[in-house]
Amino acid sequence: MKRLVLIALLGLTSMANAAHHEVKMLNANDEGSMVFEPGFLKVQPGDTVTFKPTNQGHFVQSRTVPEGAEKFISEEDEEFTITLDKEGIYVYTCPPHRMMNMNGIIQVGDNMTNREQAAKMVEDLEKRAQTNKGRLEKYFSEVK
Ligand SMILES: [Cu+2]
Repeated sequence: MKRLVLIALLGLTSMANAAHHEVKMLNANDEGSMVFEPGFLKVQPGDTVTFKPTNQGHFVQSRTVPEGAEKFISEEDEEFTITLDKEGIYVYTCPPHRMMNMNGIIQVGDNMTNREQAAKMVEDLEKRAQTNKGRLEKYFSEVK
């Protein structure tokens, strides 16, 4: 009986600890034009992330997600919130500005099961970028 109560309490605690993060979709910031802010984010499993259409003409689409995680795509100029349950690396893009390296990375937890797959996607997206080259690689170097 005591154990059940403890498990229930632990469940509540982990729910209460789930954090909420925001990523702005911007036409420009210190890092250059067409950019997610922050472009690299580390969160814990169960946290939520909201993509904010701070400027117009942007949306977000996943390119690489950990095994078992759902792919995602938002509507242009719409706020979009996801809950990230699966540990690993999420690489995402703003499709209209992919060529301007409007890409970003979210690291969930510390278990990087899909690091190789993510590295390939980063390489591919960097190759396609005409401007802001190196930005996504810099984000990827922050994955630890
Ligand atoms: Cu964009």
